[in-house]
Amino acid sequence: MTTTSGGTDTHCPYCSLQCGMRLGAHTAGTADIPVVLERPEFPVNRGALCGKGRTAASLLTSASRLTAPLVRDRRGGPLREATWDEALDRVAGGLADVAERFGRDAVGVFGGGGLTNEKAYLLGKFARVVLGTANIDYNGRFCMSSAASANRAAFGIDRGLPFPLADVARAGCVILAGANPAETMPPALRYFRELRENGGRLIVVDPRRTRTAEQADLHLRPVPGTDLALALGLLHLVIAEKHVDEAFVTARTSGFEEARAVAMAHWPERAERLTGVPVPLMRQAVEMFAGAPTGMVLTARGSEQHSKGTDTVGAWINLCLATGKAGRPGSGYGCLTGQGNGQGGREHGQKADQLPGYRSIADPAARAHVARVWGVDPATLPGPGRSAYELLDTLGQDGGVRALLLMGSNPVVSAPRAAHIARRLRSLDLLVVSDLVLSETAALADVVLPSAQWAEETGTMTNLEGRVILRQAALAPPEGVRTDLQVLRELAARLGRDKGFPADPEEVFGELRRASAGGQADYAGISYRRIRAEDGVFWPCPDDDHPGTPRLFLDRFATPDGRARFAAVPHRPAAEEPDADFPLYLTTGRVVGHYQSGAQTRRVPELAAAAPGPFVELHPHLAGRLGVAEGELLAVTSRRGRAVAPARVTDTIRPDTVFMPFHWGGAGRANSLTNPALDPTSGMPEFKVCAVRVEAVRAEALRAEAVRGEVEKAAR
Ligand SMILES: Nc1nc2c(c(=O)[nH]1)N[C@H]1C(S)=C(S)[C@@H](COP(=O)(O)OP(=O)(O)OC[C@H]3O[C@@H](n4cnc5c(=O)[nH]c(N)nc54)[C@H](O)[C@@H]3O)O[C@H]1N2
Ligand SMILES: Nc1nc2c(c(=O)[nH]1)N[C@H]1C(S)=C(S)[C@@H](COP(=O)(O)OP(=O)(O)OC[C@H]3O[C@@H](n4cnc5c(=O)[nH]c(N)nc54)[C@H](O)[C@@H]3O)O[C@H]1N2
Ligand code: SF4
Ligand SMILES: [Mo]
Repeated sequence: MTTTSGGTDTHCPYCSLQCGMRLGAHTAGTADIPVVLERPEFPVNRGALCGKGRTAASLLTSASRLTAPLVRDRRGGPLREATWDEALDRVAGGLADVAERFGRDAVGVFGGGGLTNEKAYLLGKFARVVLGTANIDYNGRFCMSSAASANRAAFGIDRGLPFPLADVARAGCVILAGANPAETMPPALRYFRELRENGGRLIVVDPRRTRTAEQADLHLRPVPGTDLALALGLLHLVIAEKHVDEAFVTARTSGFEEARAVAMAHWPERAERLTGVPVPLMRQAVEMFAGAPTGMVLTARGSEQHSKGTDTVGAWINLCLATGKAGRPGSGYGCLTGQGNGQGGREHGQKADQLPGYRSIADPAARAHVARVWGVDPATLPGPGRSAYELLDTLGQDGGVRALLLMGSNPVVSAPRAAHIARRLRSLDLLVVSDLVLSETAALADVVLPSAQWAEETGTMTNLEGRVILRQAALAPPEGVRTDLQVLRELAARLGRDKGFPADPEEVFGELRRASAGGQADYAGISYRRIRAEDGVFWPCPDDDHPGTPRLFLDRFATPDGRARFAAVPHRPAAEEPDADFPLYLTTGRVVGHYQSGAQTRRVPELAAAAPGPFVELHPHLAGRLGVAEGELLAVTSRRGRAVAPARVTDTIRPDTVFMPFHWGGAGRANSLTNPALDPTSGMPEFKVCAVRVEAVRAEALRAEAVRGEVEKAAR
């Protein structure tokens, strides 16, 4: 029979909730099979896990994981197994060659928000010190970057939640805009339930009646891409109905007059016309929110992944500031960060414009500090590079990156206008991918480096609350697999840097502490020992005796004058609106059983069985018009491309909108359709709205025939 042994305290490999879990082992015969166990003491999830977390051990022993490096001898040829020495020599030689022929900035690095702090830090250092390139960015640009820039503008600092998640339960009213935690962070729902049990109200803003929206006291269903118009309409009503907290606005904010002027010119009736949300519902929302003693606005990707995401978040923050709901217990604006280390991954230097500790790479004092820690001359540090989509879009082009080291992302599935990005990746002189599995992107690489998994290496992650936690190694990686830190050390050595790239995570963390010291995201006082003893430590934590900072802004905001800044932002339309050729809105997002590009979760049999493939969600009215029934194939076409997937008919979606999850590559890839229009401040692409045409596949074939007929007729 099987027995289960004690286990190691660790955290889930997936989302930013970083649920605490214990990894034990079942002994079945002579084999030890890793198994996920509950860890009820960890405060954030208190033992609860979603299906992804519960099945997370499966990939550790999966036959589909990589256990040897792969190389391709010629373009178009097959990948074959290689020794580590051969693979690493090929990578180091190739990177050096491109740098020599095309300049250092022709070598690029693309990281991920799932990497530990130690990896993100060392990857940034590797790019700046070993490669000397400005061109490093990461997939977090596609995630919470708009909230990050709005947070910095308003509050002077970017920490997703300025309070522990449990504070949600103590708020009087919470507006959840563009977030679907019922699918994306199920254990977090507990706090929203407790909020309502305590008499607080929940308002959900989402074009779809999601499982989250079903639990709300009020559901507002804007047209995709119109949250900014909605937030302006709500601020107009707050002002018109005298809900402004004048004392708070005077004492703790700046810029109210300009924001007021914009909102007063934006009548609720105009907001209704743009958003489709009736004025009486807006009024109800304002009464609930402004009338509550405390309140929060929490946004996620639905509000943020737009070419105006920064302004939209700014408009939501305005609502908090005008009603005095910020900088006090139970109140504030927060962004629900997404990836496992979505918070820490954006603090320690894998961003194009950034150095560790959330420092700006353009700031001479920041450069001097970090250069000292790194033992280099500040003048040798490159300046800011291209943001993620711009970096990917110029791959293989004149003046663009020609050799790319990619670690922790699968852009062939997850980048906007993905077919174009796949073509760009193919045009590189050298593509190197470090991954656990042969993802769609790894499959295009010249060299694939098999990387260790979460439970096989130790490292810190910073969850959506700003709580730095420790993932402890529970077992050794299989033969043939190395950690990303080992890979960076080996590559650095081959490129002439024997020192400064330790493979021991705790040693890297020690250096990260020093590099971050004095920065905004100050980790100087955080140690592995403290994290173990304290269930995580909240940054900033500047020294060993500092308790950490669960709640920010209680006395002052982190701006130079201590005041939070209103944003004076008028509405503007989405980059692409429906028209006669593409008459519907497409929005995209997630389902509970899969994670991101699906590279990991599609290889977990239980998850693949529960959610086997992509689909197109559409309203019964639209289905009727198109003459399609549940399960029939639909072709969705945008100006970028086409995707085919079965229909899922549901009245939870607006009749003018279709929804696709983005977890699959191939014919049903949602990102064949999406629009890479970028937010000018954050570089965020417009994943959440573009214009499409939808047809039953049979109808589409007939139409194509007719078009061919027309063309032939015209040619005759
Ligand atoms: N199961 C699962 N969980 C995950 C992930 C995953 O891939 N799978 N990924 C993690 C990561 S990295 C992230 S970033 C988070 C994302 O977490 P969420 O932001 O909660 O997830 P999404 O499904 O992308 O988007 C949320 C909602 O936005 C709505 N929406 C679309 N357009 C608009 C709009 O214009 N306005 C408004 N207000 N809403 C709109 C969609 O209908 C959707 O229900 O999830 C994390 N957790
Ligand atoms: N249409 C549409 N597209 C979207 C979104 C959307 O809402 N709609 N959301 C966007 C968002 S918010 C995000 S965060 C991105 C995410 O999209 P991706 O960046 O593609 O994220 P993942 O699928 O998590 O990719 C991580 C890859 O790294 C591997 N990996 C995991 N851990 C490690 C590690 O420690 N080391 C190494 N070397 N590899 C590792 C995994 O196997 C996987 O192949 O997608 C974006 N794309
Ligand atoms: S909610 Fe996120 S962290 Fe928690 S078990 Fe699920 S995927 Fe893992
Ligand atoms: Mo994300």
